[in-house]
Amino acid sequence: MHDVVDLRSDTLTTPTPEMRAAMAAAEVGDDVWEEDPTVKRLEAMAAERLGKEAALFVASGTMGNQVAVMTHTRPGQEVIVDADAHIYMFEVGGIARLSLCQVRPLPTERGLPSPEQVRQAIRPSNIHVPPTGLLCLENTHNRHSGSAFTPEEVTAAARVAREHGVPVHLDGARIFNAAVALRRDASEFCREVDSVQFCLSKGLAAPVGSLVVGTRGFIAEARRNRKLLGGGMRQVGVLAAAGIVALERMVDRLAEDHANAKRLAEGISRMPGIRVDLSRIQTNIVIFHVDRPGGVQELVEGCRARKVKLHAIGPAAIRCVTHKDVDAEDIERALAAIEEVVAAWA
Ligand code: TLP
Repeated sequence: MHDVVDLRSDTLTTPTPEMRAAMAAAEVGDDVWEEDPTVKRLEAMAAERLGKEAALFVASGTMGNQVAVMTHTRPGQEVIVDADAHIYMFEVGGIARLSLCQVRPLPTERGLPSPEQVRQAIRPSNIHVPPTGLLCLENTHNRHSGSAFTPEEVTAAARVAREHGVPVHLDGARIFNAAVALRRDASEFCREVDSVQFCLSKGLAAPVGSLVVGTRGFIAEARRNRKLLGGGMRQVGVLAAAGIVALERMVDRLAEDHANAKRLAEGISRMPGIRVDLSRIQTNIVIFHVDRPGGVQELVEGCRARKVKLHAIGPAAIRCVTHKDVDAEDIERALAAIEEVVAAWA
């Protein structure tokens, strides 16, 4: 049990004592010179876990995604995305600004474009249209309540793009949540995609960092683009050391976060004025809808006064994310706080 129950994001997790010890003891070198042994170990481990040739340690999920887009595309191309994708909605317009590409957003039911949608979105060879340069997928999907897609679903969408010569990037910020929830190996989700970005500093609880994985050639070019963005870091093994602990120790425990999210969603679903689709809660994200005008603000403020922090993601929706700094008792406290606020609506 914690003093404050912070459900705003799994980015709020703090490093474990084991991570801090590993950081203090990390062997380091200048990583721009590719001489940091701890970074090299983390990169090798990440590539191996996802079944790819090579990996690159970057400062954030946003940097990883945008470096990947820059590396895959040329200016003037079009990038196909789901309409609620993080890479399109919440990365400061990076695709337009950094890669000089336009975005083709596809509305989807659960966050993953169907093979047919991908087929129809790929541009024909025609002087009037931008060539399709990349397909981006997201697994798990943040704005679709953490929905997790099976390797087969990812493969089906990705294959269509690749058959047309279009590379595929997977925003796997929470790919290990998908792997744990669906009981599949993380590498299975990556077989038919060209690059993947995953985060160490969400549910895996490292303080900083993400990895981009792909072929050796792709990662060499991504390294150049990371430098361009000012992301060449020096004795960064102190951060990579925490990432190694994250990959070795923090993956299996994600199942606890998923159980807590389910318990939270079930509790909320019984409350009047709130709608949550339980069938969508597969991992650690619970998005619920509030019918009452002003209800979102009342809930966020009312819960905050009761030391429970929720995140409003629109005028009628709230997102809660479970993580290692929220335990089962905290979930009961959060439910009690929400219930007290909702009771006043009767
Ligand atoms: N998501 C954050 C915020 O940016 C909204 C959160 O609290 O969930 N891809 C996905 C699917 C993400 O959810 C995020 C972060 C990123 C990429 C970007 O990672 P960072 O924050 O490390 O740049």
